[in-house]
Amino acid sequence: METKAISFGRSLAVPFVQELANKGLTSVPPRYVHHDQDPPIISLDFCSPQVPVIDMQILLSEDFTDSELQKLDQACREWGFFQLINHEMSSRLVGKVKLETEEFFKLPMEEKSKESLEAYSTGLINVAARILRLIGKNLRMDDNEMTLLSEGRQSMSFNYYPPCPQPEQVIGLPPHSDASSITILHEINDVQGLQIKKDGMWIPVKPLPNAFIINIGDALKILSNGTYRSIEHRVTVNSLKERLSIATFCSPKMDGEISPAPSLVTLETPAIFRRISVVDYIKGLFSRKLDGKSYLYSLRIQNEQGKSN
Ligand SMILES: O=C(O)CCC(=O)C(=O)O
Repeated sequence: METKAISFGRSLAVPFVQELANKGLTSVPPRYVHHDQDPPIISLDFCSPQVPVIDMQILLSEDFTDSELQKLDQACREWGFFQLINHEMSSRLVGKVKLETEEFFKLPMEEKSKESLEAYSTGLINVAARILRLIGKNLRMDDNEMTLLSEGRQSMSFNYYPPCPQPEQVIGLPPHSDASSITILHEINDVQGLQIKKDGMWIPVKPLPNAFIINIGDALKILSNGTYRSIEHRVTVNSLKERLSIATFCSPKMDGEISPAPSLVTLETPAIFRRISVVDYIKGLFSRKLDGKSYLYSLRIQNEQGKSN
């Protein structure tokens, strides 16, 4: 456990968006209007390709492990996203967190206090550690090369996207990839909004009941030397309904250095990212605007040829 406090700067103070939404505004304050949004090229709903689904029970069973492991590998290489079902987190616990999160956002600002999320957080640490170990196996990495990520830190973001009178003018969360190793997303109230960028199109993600949506973050993309994708995603808002989600970011240990895993760097596959301490990696992230994949690109080795995303 790390005890040393490191300052990464401070966030900009802005009005609490839920309070703003409660005022019943008919137009959006100018600071939230996004003129530079990617055109909404969205693949048609009925025929859009869907994020792969991975079954944790099958992954852990002896008989079918190899085919499901292959599915996981392909999902990480081609999509950088998958939905995890049968994840062995008790549905009672997940349902309780869902209810508590909804209740939390109903409380007036001054009464908001945190419910205990200990069991939920521990459950997710276990899910993440298992997935990361299996990913290390798929990449044929040396065992100790994954510990920077599998024994790393966890942080959670409770996201509230209010209904918006001009949804086409704003963005819930602009396009970005996560700096994490993996992110586990829990959609709380079945209001769609998450879209991921695949082959130039924004594809809406339709969460399955009781599934977690997992995505590869930049730290794992770096460790895998670009083999796995950290895909850009964004969140749109809805004119009628609020949307709630919990994003759990699993991130590298603070006292390490992040670089492509030495076992994956060969003459044929030279390192495409430079080595950086985790502290500097995070400082660099917080000193920038959330802007697509620009931060990851800044960590690339200049003469890298070819790989994208
Ligand atoms: O709310 C969501 O569905 C996505 C959240 C997200 O991408 C993030 O918190 O980085």
